[in-house]
Amino acid sequence: MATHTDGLRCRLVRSREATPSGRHILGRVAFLDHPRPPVIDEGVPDMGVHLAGDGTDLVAEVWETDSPVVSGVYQDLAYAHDGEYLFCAGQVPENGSYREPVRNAYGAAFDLISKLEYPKVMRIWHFINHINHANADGLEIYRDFCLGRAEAVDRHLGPADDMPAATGIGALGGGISWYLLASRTGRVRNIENPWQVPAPSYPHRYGPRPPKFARATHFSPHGLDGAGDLFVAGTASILGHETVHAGDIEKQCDVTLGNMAKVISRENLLANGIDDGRTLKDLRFVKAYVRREQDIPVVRAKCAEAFSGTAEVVYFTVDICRSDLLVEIEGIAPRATS
Ligand code: 3EB
Repeated sequence: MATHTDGLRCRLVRSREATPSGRHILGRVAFLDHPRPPVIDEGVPDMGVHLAGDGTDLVAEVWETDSPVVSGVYQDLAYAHDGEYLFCAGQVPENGSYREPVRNAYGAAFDLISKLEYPKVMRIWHFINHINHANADGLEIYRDFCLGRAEAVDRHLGPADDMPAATGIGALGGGISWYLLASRTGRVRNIENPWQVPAPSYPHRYGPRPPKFARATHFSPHGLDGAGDLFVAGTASILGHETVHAGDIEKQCDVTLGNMAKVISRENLLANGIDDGRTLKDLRFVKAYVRREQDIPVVRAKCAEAFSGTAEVVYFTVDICRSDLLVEIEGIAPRATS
């Protein structure tokens, strides 16, 4: 098998830029003003997520790798893999109840992961249209989604679940668009934030089944035990399990950024047995989700202060999984490479 010391890389592109020679594309997710179901386009899994409104920059997230990829379609999922990394994307069409289709979509992904042998899932994203609306049974769509996901995790991993960092956020159309990254031989360690109740332990009042994700995931390629990539989950103004500062965008930003800093801090990583540590200045590929478009300038100012000037930060106006949350932010702190 080929050795992968460097491997997976992310790029945010404004348009279809050429891939540098020697790199191969594992997957492409475009954030568009309309949904586009996943397909294999010239050998590359390609999906459009409906996140962009008027005036939003159209960007695409491209996952590249060192080795040639094999791509395909499995059930409704478009995927590619290179022997070490797997990318897989799917769209669950609009449905009066997402529980069963989400359970099935997750089931298909778990099957694919085991069939192709990429058991170490490191990051998952979900974009959910009408996330705060009621489904056909009167259950909030985010809670409906969480129900299907939890049942799939029960079935495929067992209730002693260990799920990676994720994002579960609104979209402007397209049912539920989702994608994930997994590895064959790397080491995946899921990390919690001592200031936040682990999402899988949220009390019942937030829905019949809790969200299954970790606050961050540390990924080290095989043989590179110390150095790792840190994937920070979608993070919001939640302390314990409660939303704090309802209605106050500035304070919600501060709590959100504080939560992100805490989860990636050296202190927290050491507490998780990981000899590593980062600050907000190490984050790249930041996505800031803002419920009200008029709050974007405030979020932009807070992010400009918190993150490095070289970090890519993109802003989307979408709903957030709890109706009292105004902002959610995610990012990646890649490992230092020489
Ligand atoms: C939270 O902390 C905010 O359901 O996959 C953040 C990241 C949130 C992921 C998910 C939800 C999810 O509960 C919401």
